[in-house]
Amino acid sequence: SIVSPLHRTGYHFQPPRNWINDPNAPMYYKGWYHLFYQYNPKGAVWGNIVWAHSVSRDLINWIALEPAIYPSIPSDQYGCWSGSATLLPDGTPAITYTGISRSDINYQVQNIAFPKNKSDPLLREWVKPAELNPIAVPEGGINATQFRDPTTAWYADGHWRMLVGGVRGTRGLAFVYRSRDFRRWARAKHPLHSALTGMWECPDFFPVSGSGQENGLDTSESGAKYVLKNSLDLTRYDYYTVGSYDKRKDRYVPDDPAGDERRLRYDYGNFYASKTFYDPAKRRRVLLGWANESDSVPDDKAKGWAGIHAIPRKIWLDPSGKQLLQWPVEEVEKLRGKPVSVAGKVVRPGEHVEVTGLATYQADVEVSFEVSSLEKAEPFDPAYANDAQKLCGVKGADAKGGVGPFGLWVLASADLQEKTAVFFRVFKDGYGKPKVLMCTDPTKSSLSPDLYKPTFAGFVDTDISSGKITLRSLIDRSVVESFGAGGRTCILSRVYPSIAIGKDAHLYVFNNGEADVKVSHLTAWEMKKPLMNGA
Ligand code: DQQ
Repeated sequence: SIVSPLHRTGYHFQPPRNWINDPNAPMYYKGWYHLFYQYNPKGAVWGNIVWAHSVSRDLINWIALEPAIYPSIPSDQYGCWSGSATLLPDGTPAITYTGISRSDINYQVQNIAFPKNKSDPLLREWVKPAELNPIAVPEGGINATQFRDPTTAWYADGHWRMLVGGVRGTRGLAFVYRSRDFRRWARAKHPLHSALTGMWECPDFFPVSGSGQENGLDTSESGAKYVLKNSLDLTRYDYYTVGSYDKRKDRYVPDDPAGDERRLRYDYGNFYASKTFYDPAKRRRVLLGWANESDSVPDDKAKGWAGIHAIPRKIWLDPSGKQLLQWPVEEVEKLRGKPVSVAGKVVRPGEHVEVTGLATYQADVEVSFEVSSLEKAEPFDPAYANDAQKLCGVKGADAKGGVGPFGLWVLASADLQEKTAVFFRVFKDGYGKPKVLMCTDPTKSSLSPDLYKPTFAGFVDTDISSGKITLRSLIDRSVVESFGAGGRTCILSRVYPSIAIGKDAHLYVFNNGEADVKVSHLTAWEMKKPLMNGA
């Protein structure tokens, strides 16, 4: 397909070149945010994995340092895979990560590393004590090729605990490891939790404050609730549940008994292997995630790069207590240029309205919609109760509806041959209760061949009885990262327009439903480029 330098993102995290995947060991240390990530120093495809390292004052402007963790000991000589950071009580950071220790198979063990010089705020050099490593090996019948991604550790009742992802048969699970001194670790008999989902990669486990409270908690603090996330190797999505944690038994129980199948996701789009950390500077919990490309491997090689990270998101428990809310960290707003606004504009059935006066290929758009009436809402087919994505696949942005589809066409060409739709559609269930679907439909995003263009969708658990709903989209050349209803449902998509690139990308509000939709308020900002690893 058409490989354009204009697809390279402007303000989403990426190195100057080559392949990147999972965020690793995010932490705040002596005034700096540290982000490590899975990186191939030799090319734009996965392989030769080391931990690249960047630092930032604000999670938006990044400075690249030398790779921090790379094969150097027997227990990581064939790769340094994902892991996490824990800040010890005396302030020392520790990194735990997965090492590949054999050349014939991806034999996985867990390792530990400490800073060579704790007084260096940039933590440039790391030491892997020979007397400690590896700290955990796949004993006791553990599948050695499915045993990885240690979490941030937490302290309770005289012990440190951390999780390692794995699988037993088809049961995905999070092994618990315990230690008194953070140096010697032993596996607990029972996993923290498990479910019939296949392998759990990159588990994450953390406490949250009470419903609706936005402040984050350090991983060792007690929470009103706990969140367990795992990345399902089978589907390549990040799922989480909200539940309670029994410290004595080291067991986690989701509040919703069907939670493990209900499949709440951080993001209903392209977002994987995510990880959170507690930011003491702003007393918040921040979520970082990886978004892969959805063009072809030859395209990636031609571009010379592949993979980005989502804009860091603050996360906290929704007032309902049933799910998390997510919102781009406030620092991203520093990139906003002069605002362009629209207010009180009614978009009638079949109409679309262009938002002009700014370049929209690199923009932040916030909209408040108000639907005139929910009367025309289509009946909801319960066959789709657990499959928003399928529903959106059947009823895409161009399929006329009752209430909606309405929303934004982003990265659209002037002739509308190319457009990515981010929209809502409202149904009514058997009791007459509204059910809101949020979709990103990239099926018309590009005329180029060889692109993967899946429709992504999630239901939005919001009260739309007043007709009101909000949408925010962070548009960045080949990224559309959207937040529905104040961060209740999020969708990140990668798209590669062939005409709607650079200054030829347009932004519209559209309405393909039968009910009028009012744009009560829309503000769009061009986004400036931050420092991005020297690129
Ligand atoms: N990526 C890492 C693994 C992890 C996977 C390897 C998830 O540690 O399980 O690059 O994307």
